[in-house]
Amino acid sequence: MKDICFATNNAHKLEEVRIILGGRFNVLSLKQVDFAGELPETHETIEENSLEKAEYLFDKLGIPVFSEDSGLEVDALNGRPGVHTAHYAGDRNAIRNMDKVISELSNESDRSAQFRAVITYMDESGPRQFEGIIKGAIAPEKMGEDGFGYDPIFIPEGYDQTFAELSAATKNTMSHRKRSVEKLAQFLNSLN
Ligand code: ITT
Repeated sequence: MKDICFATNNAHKLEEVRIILGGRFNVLSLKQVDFAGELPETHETIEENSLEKAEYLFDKLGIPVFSEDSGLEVDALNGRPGVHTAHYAGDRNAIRNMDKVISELSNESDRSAQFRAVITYMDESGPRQFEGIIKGAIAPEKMGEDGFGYDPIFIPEGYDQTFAELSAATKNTMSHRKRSVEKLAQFLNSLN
């Protein structure tokens, strides 16, 4: 099975991606490759930050790697929090981040939003990017306990429950991560 390192310090992303790939590839964590540092994210777009993380780690390790940068894009907020999703309220506190979005939408009738993920795969042939989007709406308040990040306030299109109320298995059939990871898997298969 092909070894590939996932450049992420987010344990939830790692878990979801391993489940989605279901043993099709051997996804190595940063810990498994003895990388303990921070990954740089210095840009103002999801695409650039995704590329930066993959290039940085490939440069350090010299083995095939992929990164994933993702964010919540709310229409009425002109795409915010976007690239600032992880620390929208100033730090990485999910409750404060969600409360900020809810409060900014308090007078808005348009609650449409999307999660977007951009994976960058990098090996000696250079970078390749794969995007995944799930459209939906921001809930009136936090609902549900499962998942991570903004899951308690995101209702995917076609459902009336948030990602935190739906099962992980259901989320993994449709999420932005699922859609980008499937494109990556298809590409990796085409290399063999
Ligand atoms: P790495 O850069 O180490 O991968 P990170 O958490 O910093 O981890 P990002 O910079 O890509 O990752 O930030 C993405 C943020 O978007 C993440 O921290 C969550 O707050 C949110 N997010 C992404 N996918 C999500 C999902 O499936 N459910 C809920 N929130 C999500």
